[in-house]
Amino acid sequence: MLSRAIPSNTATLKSAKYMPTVLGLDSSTQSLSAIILDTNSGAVVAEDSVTFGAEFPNYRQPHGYDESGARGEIHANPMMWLEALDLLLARMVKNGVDFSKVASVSGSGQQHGSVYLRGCFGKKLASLNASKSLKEQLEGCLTRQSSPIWMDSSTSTECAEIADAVGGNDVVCAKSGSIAVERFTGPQIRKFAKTDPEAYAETGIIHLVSSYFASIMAGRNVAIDHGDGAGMNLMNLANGDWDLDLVNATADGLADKLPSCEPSATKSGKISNYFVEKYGFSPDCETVIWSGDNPCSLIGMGAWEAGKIVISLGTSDTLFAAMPEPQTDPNGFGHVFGNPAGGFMSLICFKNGSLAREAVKEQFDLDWSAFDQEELAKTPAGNGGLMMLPFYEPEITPRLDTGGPVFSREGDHCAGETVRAVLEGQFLNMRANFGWLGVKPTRISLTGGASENDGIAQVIANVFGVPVDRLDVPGSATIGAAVRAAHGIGGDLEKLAGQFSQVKEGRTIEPEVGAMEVYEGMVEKFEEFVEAQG
Ligand code: XUL
Repeated sequence: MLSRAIPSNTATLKSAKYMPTVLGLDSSTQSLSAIILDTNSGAVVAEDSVTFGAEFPNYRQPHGYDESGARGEIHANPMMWLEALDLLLARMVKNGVDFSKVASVSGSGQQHGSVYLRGCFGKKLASLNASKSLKEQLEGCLTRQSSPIWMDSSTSTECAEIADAVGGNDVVCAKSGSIAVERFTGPQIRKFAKTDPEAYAETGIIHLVSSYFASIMAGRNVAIDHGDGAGMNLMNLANGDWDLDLVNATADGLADKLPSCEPSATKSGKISNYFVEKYGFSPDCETVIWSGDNPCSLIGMGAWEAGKIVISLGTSDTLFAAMPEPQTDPNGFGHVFGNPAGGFMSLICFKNGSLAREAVKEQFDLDWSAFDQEELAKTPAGNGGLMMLPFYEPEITPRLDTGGPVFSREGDHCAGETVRAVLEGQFLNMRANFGWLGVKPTRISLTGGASENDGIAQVIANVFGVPVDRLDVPGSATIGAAVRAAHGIGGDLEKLAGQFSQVKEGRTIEPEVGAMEVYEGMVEKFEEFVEAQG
């Protein structure tokens, strides 16, 4: 058990002048989104989103990433992300958005992904020309043309090497909050340093997706925050700084290539002149360092104090909660990250989220309404004993590669059975793996694209046996990013949650008594089913 809490940035907060309109950006796996909040009136002023696959077919990454790499390598193109930023802001201006009113901007990035840049990146950022694109001006800074993202599972060897070098995974976990994990940034950096030592040597700075964007917004290299930094296997949770044992075990010379590590509410100066000239931002607009999508969601869901459990249904499904003390998962599946409000949060990530649900939807040629309402309704809770391990991709919680979905009973399964099986498999798997948090939930807050589907929310309520609340927020990571932009310049989190993270009236789903009992009896059977495949 770790003892010292990561400090929040109270000094900055007290001295800052509070201003009302804020911008949150969210660079997720499949899209880049923006939201502008008026923190005086509580109104959402504007929102927009660019989907990478649809807007940039030339990158040939229909879901926002390239999965053609060998042995579980999954990378995305950091220049595509920059094209998306220019496109999104230009489109918003064209649609009448007035960025001159924005007092502060912050953001959220898909966690763990990393960008490798020459030492001149900082200098380039300071002198960007508004008549050219970001891509044109920054492309030459890359020492690695692609960015490994959170879906990459290709670094098992490097994980073992890092763990061995520091005395085992118990040590890695006690220091960083997670055992050495394939998708985490440290093992990814080690693999790059081993496979392309020349390009690694040319690398002056390594950013996370979050700090890459934050640096571009600020016009200089800025820090990685404690929320996202904890997802690297490099940060020591006890003091919120780089752990030199882990850093040195990861790659030679790495300490000189990492930005600093700071509390999430750290301001990073006025916005870069590029955005002032090109999109009409005020030169007084403040920037606040970015965080990871899950820490941002914790804020966007108003769940930064212990007591609420959040389930987020996205490309990955995640279950997370604020933590008073940093407790680690004995099975090594769960993680401890920094809580952007100070202290810690727990997180469990399930790789087979929306893509598994989509696979079933496509298999039976359904639309979401038929998936969620018609087909699900054709089968009873418990699916007559039929269970599925919904691991279309190798799963990370638990670590299991079943080579595709596995049913507990052979034979042809109709649409209704398969829809129910994928959902029950996903949420029984969540229930089987969240015990280490030591929290008995009384309610669950649900977010993410699929949270709007009542049928899916009903299965969650029944499997966990508690009411499921849907909040009145369109995208919790994007809202969380905007709320953090306000918090960084002195905004009060409590007040902001009252404005932007309210439970949507009439959208709470109560558990159904008979169904709850069915699932109560199924959890153990599901665990045995998983074990039999292991
Ligand atoms: C969390 C994780 C994913 C990504 C998705 O550890 O890997 O939830 O953050 O964007």
